[in-house]
Amino acid sequence: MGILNITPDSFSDGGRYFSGAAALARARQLAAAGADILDIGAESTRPGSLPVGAAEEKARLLPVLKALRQELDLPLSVDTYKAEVATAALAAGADIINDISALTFDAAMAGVAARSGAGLILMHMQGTPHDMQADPHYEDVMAEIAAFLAQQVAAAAAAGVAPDQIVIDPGIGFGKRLEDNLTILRELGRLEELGLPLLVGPSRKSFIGRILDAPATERLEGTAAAVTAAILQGAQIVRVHDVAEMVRVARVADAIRDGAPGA
Ligand code: HH2
Repeated sequence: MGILNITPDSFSDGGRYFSGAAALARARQLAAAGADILDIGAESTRPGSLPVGAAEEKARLLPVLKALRQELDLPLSVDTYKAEVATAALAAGADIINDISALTFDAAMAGVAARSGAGLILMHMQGTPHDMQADPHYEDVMAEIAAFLAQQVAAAAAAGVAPDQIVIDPGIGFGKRLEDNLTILRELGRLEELGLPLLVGPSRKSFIGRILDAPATERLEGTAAAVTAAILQGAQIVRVHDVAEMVRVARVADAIRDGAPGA
């Protein structure tokens, strides 16, 4: 899953693809590099960020989404927790709702997912993007993530979302300490008990920067290590900025996990 941030303030590429033309060019680049899905976001959820209104989010998102729908055959995911934005994005041709709040920020979101039949990514977060890194705390991070995701999967099902629409995500960096992010990558396989596809998003995140003492522009190898660990622990989808490189990393990690292609 390649990341397209149409934002002025995302943590690693804020402002680079904020104009429509730059966003389209970036999307074409991600598709050509081998992305299987594009995840398009128009509101940064980096630690400390503040929400943007639905009108502004739609104004950033919809022109790019409509243009991409015309020219790309890939599944398009929209990174939003707002039902109003998701509804408009689905009407414009999006296939997947990536809800970092796992249906908890907008009571109307579950119904939107159920009625549309679209894919639905449910991600764990402790707190909100504005306050999540203030003082995150867990007794047993994997057990708490699993319990929360199970509860939100049940909420989705109660609203009429079919199980085969749902993907779950432990939410690397969303209300997590360094050791929590590392535990998630080490023990991700514990989430397989939920019986749903797993998505993980470690790309360029600050836990890598903490380990390597490196800025977001120098986290490619650290991202590769995290992607490999996630795949070996059962991740089916990895959400990344550096698609060309991570496609190669994922192919080798897949072969280690599942055997050589064609063998
Ligand atoms: N991470 C980010 C945003 N959306 N969605 C899912 N499902 N999983 C993630 O780990 C995830 C996500 C944050 O990364 P990015 O989009 O690069 O930055 P920003 O929020 O600053 O736009």
